[in-house]
Amino acid sequence: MAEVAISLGSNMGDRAAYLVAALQMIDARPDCSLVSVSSVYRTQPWGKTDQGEFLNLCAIIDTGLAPVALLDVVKGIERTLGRTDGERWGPREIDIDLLVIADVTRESETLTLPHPRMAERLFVLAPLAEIAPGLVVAGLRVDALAAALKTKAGAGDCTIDAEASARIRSGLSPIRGS
Ligand code: PH2
Ligand code: MG
Ligand code: MG
Repeated sequence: MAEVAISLGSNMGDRAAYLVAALQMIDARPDCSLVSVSSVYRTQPWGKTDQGEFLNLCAIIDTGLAPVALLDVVKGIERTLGRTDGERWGPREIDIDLLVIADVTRESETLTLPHPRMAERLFVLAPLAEIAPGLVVAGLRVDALAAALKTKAGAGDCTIDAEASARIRSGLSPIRGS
């Protein structure tokens, strides 16, 4: 079994409902279990800025699936939840990205690990720092990377949404989340 860090985001429709449904579908699989789930953050769009605010969170899962098999699983969940294919970095109902799979490093068109842009994204690092502060990415701890990015970000760029966080927690088994 390998510990896997994932990032989830949504900026269309009932965003918290998409996030909780995706987490439930992952946890319902016999080959994946949720280990921890971060708070939900309201985040300003990164990369393509003329779109609605996102809700983002990170989770740690435990799985015996190989990296590309896990990628197929999360892409399948995105499709099941009705994700429509839009432009790169554009609006989406649900996005599930693999960030880090144990100590796997790989680079291909299908899947690069660790996620090649995670260290530039506060919407990834802030939630990840909550649940995996000591995880090392690109030679630096996630909490240090998050703190460095926070000093560059605007005050409202990435803030905890207490109500959405409670909604996520109530949609998951009580031993999960924090
Ligand atoms: N996802 C993107 C592009 N930009 N911005 C925020 N705040 N949150 C996201 O999840 C996000 C984004 C492409 O996956
Ligand atoms: Mg993404
Ligand atoms: Mg994606």
